Amino acid sequence: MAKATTKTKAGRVATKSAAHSASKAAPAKQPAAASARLSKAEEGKALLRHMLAIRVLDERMLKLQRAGRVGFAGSATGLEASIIGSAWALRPKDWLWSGLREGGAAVMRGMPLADYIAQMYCNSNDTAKGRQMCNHFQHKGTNYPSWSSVIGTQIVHGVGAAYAAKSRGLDEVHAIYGGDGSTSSSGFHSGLNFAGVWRVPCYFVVIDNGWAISVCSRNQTAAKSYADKAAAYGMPGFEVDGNDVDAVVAAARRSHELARKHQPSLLVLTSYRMMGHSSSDDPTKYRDEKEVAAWRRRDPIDLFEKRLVAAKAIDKKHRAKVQLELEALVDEEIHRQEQAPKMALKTLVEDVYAEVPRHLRKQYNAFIEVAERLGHATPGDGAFPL
Ligand SMILES: Cc1ncc(C[n+]2csc(CCOP(=O)(O)OP(=O)(O)O)c2C)c(N)n1
Ligand SMILES: [Mg+2]
Repeated sequence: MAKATTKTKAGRVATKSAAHSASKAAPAKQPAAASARLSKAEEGKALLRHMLAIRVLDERMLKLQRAGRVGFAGSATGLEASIIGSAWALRPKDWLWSGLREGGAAVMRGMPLADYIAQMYCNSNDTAKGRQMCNHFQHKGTNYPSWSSVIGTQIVHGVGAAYAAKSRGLDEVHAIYGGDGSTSSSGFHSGLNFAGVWRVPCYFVVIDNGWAISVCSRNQTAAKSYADKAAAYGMPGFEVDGNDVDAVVAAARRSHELARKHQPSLLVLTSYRMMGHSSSDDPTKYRDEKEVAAWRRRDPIDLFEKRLVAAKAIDKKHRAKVQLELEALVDEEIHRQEQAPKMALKTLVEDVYAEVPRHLRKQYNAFIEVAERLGHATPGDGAFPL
C-alpha cells in the first residue's frame, strides 16, 4: 500500500497510509469542537448538541450491529452528560485516554464522523486498518489514543504520557477515563499512585454507571464512594452527579485547573448505563427493570433540555430539530462508509517489517489460496511473489 509522508506542524514526520482517507471524506458540517469560552446560552446549545450526537450515534450503531453490518457496539446512552461534560474543559492540545464509551467526546473534540463510522465498519478507511475490534476508536488529531479492551490499561498509559509532558515542560492536561469496574484493576491503583507521587498534569474520570457488565457497583467496592479512593494516593476526590452536565462541567474545569498546577484529582461521576454492557449482552438477566425505569426519569439529555428551555436558551422545538440534523449527517456518512471497500488482506502482514519476510510471505500465500477459493479475496489481495 502506498505511503505518503507528511510534515506535521510540530515538524515531526508522520507517515499516513493512503487508505486513511476517511478524514478527507468527512462532511464539512461536524458537531463543533469544544470551545473555550462561549456565552452561557451558546455553551448550553453546544453541550446539548454533543450529547445528542452520542445518542444518535448509539442508536444508529446498535441498529447496524443488529442488522449484521458492524460487529460490536458499546453504548453510552444515559452517560452523555458525564462524557461530554468531563471532556468539555479540555483544550485541543490536551489528551483524552478513553475506555469503552468515550468515543462521543472524541467526536466533540473534532474526530470526523467519517473516522468514527469507518472504524465501526473496520473498512479500508479505518485509521486502525481493521486491526482493532470495531468500536475501539482512536484519533491522532484530537490526541485520542487507541484504547484497549483490557480494563484499566489506559490509566497507566495516560499517567506515563502526563509524566512525559511534565518532564518536557509542556502545558498539557491528560484526562484519563475508566469505569466503576476499572477501580478494581491494577492499572487504576498503580496509575493513581504514580500520578500522586510524580504530581503529573492529569485528572482521572471514573464514570460510575452502576454496573461492570453484571457486577453492580455495591459489589465492586466496600468504600462509601469511589471518590474515597483518592485519599490513598494523596489527591482530592470529588463525587458529582454525572447526569447533571452543568455540575460535571464545573467539576471538570476545577480538575483541569488543578492538573495544570500538577495536582492530579479523581472525579467520580455517578450515572447509569441504560443499555446492556454491549451489543453482546442481555442486561435483563441480571438487573431489575425498575432500576432502569427510575434512571430513565433522570435522563441527562431530558434534564438539560428542560433547564435550557426554562432559561429561554432554546425553545421546545430545538432538540428535535438538532436531532434530525444529526441523524441526517450520521446517515449520510453511514451510506458513504457502506460503499468503502474492505481492508486489503495484504495489510495483514504489512507494517511490522520494512520488507515482508520470507516466512510471512509463505504463510500469506498459502492463506490467499484459501481466501480465493472461498471468494473472500479481491484483486488487490494477490499473492506476494516468492
Ligand atoms: C482485565 C480485564 N478483565 C476483565 C475484562 C472483561 N470486561 C470487559 S468490560 C468489563 C466491565 C467494565 O466495567 P466498567 O469498568 O464499570 O466499565 P463500563 O463497561 O461499565 O463502562 C469487564 C469485566 C476485561 N476486558 N479486562
Ligand atoms: Mg461500569
